[in-house]
Amino acid sequence: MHELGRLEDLPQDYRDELTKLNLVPLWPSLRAVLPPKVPTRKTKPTYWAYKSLRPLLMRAGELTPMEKAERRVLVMANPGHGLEKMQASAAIYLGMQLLLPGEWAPSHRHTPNAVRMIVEGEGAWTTVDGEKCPMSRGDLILTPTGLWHEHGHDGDKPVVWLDVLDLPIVYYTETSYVIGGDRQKTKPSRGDRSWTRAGVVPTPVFKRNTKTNPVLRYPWADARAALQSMAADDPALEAVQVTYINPETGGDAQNILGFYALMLRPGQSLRLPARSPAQVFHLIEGGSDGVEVEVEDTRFTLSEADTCCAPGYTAVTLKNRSAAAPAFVFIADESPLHRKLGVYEVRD
Ligand code: GTQ
Repeated sequence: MHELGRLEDLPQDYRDELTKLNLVPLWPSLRAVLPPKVPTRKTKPTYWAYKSLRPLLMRAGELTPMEKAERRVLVMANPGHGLEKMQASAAIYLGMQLLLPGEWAPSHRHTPNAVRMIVEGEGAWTTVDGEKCPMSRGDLILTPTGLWHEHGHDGDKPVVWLDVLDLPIVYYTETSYVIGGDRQKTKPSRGDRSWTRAGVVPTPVFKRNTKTNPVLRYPWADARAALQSMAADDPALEAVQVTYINPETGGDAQNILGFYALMLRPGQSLRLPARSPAQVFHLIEGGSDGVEVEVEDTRFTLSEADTCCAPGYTAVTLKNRSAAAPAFVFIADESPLHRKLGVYEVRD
């Protein structure tokens, strides 16, 4: 490719005239916006250790009451984007949220989609669109765009969960906003009770609802059991992985981000090919030695409750360092967004 003309090559009076008229010459910036073959990615492989983060989150519990926080969250920000941007990747926001016994995070609804992956504690619940969803370690709870949600806690120890939102991309498209509301009335029904027996799903006689996901909570016990059955039934199966889907349509659980649970057999090493979406890895359960994540020249060892991210167009190798126990990894990525945009790619 040719080297292109620089801004400095242009006379100052010409540049000034362009600026005055809100005009910009393309050629000095063409290679920056259309780099050859591999996109420029600000997303750096980044790792957040739960052991380091947890005491700071507990201190936030002492320093900032709920009335002053609304959501008591430490955002896990990627330094490649600048911490103030509060993004893990181009489309993914990550935060660790703390709720103390008796606390309540008031009801609101917003345009970004959120999910919660429960990390620690029992007795908390999230009410989403009137469905009171209990929170236990490893459960995935959805709060899709526009639905009312509030968090409460009837237990006696702190509860912590990982928030995964598509806030950065929704903010970038200038469509991010919130509406505050009153405490929700809860319904007696719950999608996760009637929809989680694969193969047998509720069938409305008159009308299929293919717009919104009828499942707002995916219990970890079910996902874990599915993974263990898959591993036992097919010892040759390399990637023992499930995708969190909308059981009505078979499509992605949410519009923008994709969610998966992966089981690594004892000692297993698994190479995930380079694909366009950025990814997040969170260790739900692992042996005492953890899971090693290799992203190009960077290597992290995830202990339980640790989280890391990897940029797109990059192969990632995961290794279960325990020879005795399986490891279970929660993965979030940008696949649904990339597929909708038509830019989804697998490179190798
Ligand atoms: O729990 O509703 O981490 O609205 C960021 C924004 C959590 C929430 C976040 C939110 C929430």
